[in-house]
Amino acid sequence: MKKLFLAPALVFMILAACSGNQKKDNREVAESATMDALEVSEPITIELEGHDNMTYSGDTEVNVNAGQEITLTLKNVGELPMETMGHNVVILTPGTDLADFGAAAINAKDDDYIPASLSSSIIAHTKLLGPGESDTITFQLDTPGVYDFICSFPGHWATMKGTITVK
Ligand SMILES: [Cu+2]
Repeated sequence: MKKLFLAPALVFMILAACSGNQKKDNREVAESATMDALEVSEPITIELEGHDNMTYSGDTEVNVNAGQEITLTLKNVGELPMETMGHNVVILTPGTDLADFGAAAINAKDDDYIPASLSSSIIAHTKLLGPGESDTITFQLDTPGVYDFICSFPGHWATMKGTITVK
């Protein structure tokens, strides 16, 4: 988490240093190149809450740029125990069959419902969370497309899902 905030601050400091530079010839070019890099790397934040009624609220339909750094936080705001109403977020590769994935996840209880057999379909995932817990993950998606995310707790994929669309 800390790195995300340090990087823009560092770029800003470099820009500030450049603006004081007397050598004007290359300055504008250097500044615009830096600004482009800053735009692409500026992180986007996705905030989700998991509920006892097997739903997410928050940023369930998100648009990002390819390569943009994504910070996703899930908070389980329910009260039911993790054993019966745990929640996570699993970001899947485009085209993953959600029903197939959900079915495989049921058999992965010992791995918090993250099925190793389908690891090639998983881009990133949070921890499985009990009531009041939260987890934050950082990742990026370099290829345009529509990425589904689901809660892989048994049966939850049908109602706990969303998309990240990468342009
Ligand atoms: Cu869930």
